[in-house]
Amino acid sequence: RDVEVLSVPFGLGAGVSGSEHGPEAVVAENLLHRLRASGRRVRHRIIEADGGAVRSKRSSAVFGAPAPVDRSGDSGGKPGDAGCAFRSGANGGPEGMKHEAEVLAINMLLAKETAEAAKQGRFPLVIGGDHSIAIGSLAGLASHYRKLGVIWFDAHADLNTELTSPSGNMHGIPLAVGLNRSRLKLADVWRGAMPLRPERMAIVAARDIDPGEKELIREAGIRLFAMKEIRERGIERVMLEALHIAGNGADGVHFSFDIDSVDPLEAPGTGTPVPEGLTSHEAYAAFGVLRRAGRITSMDAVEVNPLLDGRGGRTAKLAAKLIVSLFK
Ligand code: DIR
Ligand code: MN
Ligand code: MN
Ligand code: MN
Repeated sequence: RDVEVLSVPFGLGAGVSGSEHGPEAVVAENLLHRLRASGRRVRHRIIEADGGAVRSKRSSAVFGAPAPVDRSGDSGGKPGDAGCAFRSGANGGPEGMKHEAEVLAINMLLAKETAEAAKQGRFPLVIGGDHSIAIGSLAGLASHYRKLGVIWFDAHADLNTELTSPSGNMHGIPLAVGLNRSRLKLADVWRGAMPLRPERMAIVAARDIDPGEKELIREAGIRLFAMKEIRERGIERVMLEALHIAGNGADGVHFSFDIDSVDPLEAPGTGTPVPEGLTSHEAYAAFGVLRRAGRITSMDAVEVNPLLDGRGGRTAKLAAKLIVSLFK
């Protein structure tokens, strides 16, 4: 399959600035070249609302102007226009969610791209950005794949709703949106998107779970592979079971990778680090199982925050190496 790399320099769904610079940093690790070296055709597009004005209203002054991004082999980046008058801003909407309108706008643009890429038989590889952009990935994908399975790698469960979110940050709700458990519905983002089935969902490495999320996991019967189980059984066996769950009757399997699934000792450049995560060795092993199984049809790689990263951009480097390892 050809790979469609979709950079989404958007960070307003997170409580901390900087993930909007993630795509630049990850793609700068020679990502496109290394993907092409795996024998794939690769094209790269940058998805931005409002000409890039809303990637972040918070940190552009800190980081300065973005470096130009490699668009070789590109059909031309399409800085779309959301055509959307924002209704709510930093103060949140009726349920106190922050930047809800901006999150909706970028995700409507992204959903169009993932839906189209999937329809063309390509592999959408979405580089964030904060994890709220998975709302758009899922919406587009779930319009093409009617029985989409999901493997969610994350220190968090991302299953809050507008009512249970303790933070008001939209990156804490994408999986609940996928399940249509939130006020925001998948079909509000992309027409014809099928809600995900909890039976085809596996969460891996979550270790900071809020009360409302715990209740939803219990009530919906979502399979969560906690660190304890990963250490007891080994990541390979866990991944085979996760694939079995996500792939059960599925016509596509989406892999959503939040870099905070990896331990902050090895991946410090992220906005909401949680101790006791996966080692990079376990992460590579997990990606290896996924590559060999050949069932993954799309991926997000999110929450790399170059402003918080260590010297040499080690978190962006790790993210790029892991991504490439899914393809070769
Ligand atoms: C927390 C943190 N559960 C929230 N979520 C994060 O804000 O809803 N997700 N950081 O990646
Ligand atoms: Mn997440
Ligand atoms: Mn997370
Ligand atoms: Mn929390």
